[in-house]
Amino acid sequence: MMATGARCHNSAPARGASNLHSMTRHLVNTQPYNAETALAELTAHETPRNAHYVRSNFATPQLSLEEYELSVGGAVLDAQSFSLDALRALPAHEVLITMECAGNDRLGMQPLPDGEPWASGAVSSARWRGARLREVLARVGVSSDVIEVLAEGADYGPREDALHQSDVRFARAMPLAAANDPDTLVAYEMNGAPIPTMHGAPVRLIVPGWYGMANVKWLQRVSLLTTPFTGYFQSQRYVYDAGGTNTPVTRMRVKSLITSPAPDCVISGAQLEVRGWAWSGFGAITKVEVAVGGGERWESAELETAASPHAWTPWVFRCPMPVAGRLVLRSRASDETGATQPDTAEWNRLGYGNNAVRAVTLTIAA
Ligand SMILES: Nc1nc2c(c(=O)[nH]1)N[C@H]1C(S)=C(S)[C@@H](COP(=O)(O)O)O[C@H]1N2
Ligand SMILES: [Mo]
Repeated sequence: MMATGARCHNSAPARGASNLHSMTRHLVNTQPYNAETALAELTAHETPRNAHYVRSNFATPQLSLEEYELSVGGAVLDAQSFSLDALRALPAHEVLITMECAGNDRLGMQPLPDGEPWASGAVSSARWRGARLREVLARVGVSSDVIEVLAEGADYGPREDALHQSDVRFARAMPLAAANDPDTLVAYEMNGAPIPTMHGAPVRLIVPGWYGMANVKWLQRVSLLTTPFTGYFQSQRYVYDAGGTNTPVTRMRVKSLITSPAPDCVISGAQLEVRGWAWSGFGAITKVEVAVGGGERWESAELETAASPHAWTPWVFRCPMPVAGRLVLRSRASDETGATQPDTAEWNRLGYGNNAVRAVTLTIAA
């Protein structure tokens, strides 16, 4: 049995009543609003709506439900606009996905890159419902020379380092194959209710397996392209910039997270039980190993069942309680492509894709 007393709760109490400061999320930035999920909220397959992390590059746009229109055009046979009702009239599909911000765990990179200082909570899971993007594309008729699908949000703002203009809009493109994936959605519901404003109301894109930036919020326009998109958020942000080579950030690298015991807590009992999640945008999780202490003594954890092929896999590791004192725990996941979490982060200028093994320190009571 593991003691989970007050000392084991690591979510800080709220200061004041503002909903920007809550127990469910930890504030990272107020303008624009960015917040990460408190570890204590990462215990369920589906993260509660009020706890899912929030990452926005600009001020949150307020779109009217009545006037909402998604325009779909570019290299198509018949450009069209879809109202919310028109999207709801298409066959509905639901997917539970784990979404991680590419900047999650930027704080673990040295030297610290510029960018939002995310610790480990810019990852959450939610159930999204909407129309398949490919149904929408079938309605407009995709030209045979289309290679990419561009999604634009309603949000924009100034960017000093933008190459062509000072105001840029949040816009991302994906290969046509990703847009045609049967689980890529034009979503209008999150966890069974309309999407909250901060998560992209009324309509956002859901691209399972990809880092967060592909899941364009406040979706206003979809354009079919016959040449690669090179906009600001495609070629100057969300790229692995390591020594002159810019590789686009795409799918989520294999990663794991220890949710219990919480870091810095004091535990006791006869058995140590470690729990967490593992996910990868490249395929199923095949293995999670845990190391108790330093060195290379990795032992296999037991994999439990993920709630969906696109959602994180729960795992548990049990062993006799080590002797009193400081305890260091690490977890390391592998996926079906054979990829395994590295020991050290692959540094890049903008601090993306840190999936390195992380050490959690706690104390076993004397
Ligand atoms: N329009 C728009 N969509 C966006 C963003 C944004 O700034 N504007 N941020 C992206 C990033 S970087 C992430 S990680 C996810 C976060 O989604 P969430 O706030 O619902 O967690 O939204 C993505 N979609
Ligand atoms: Mo992100």
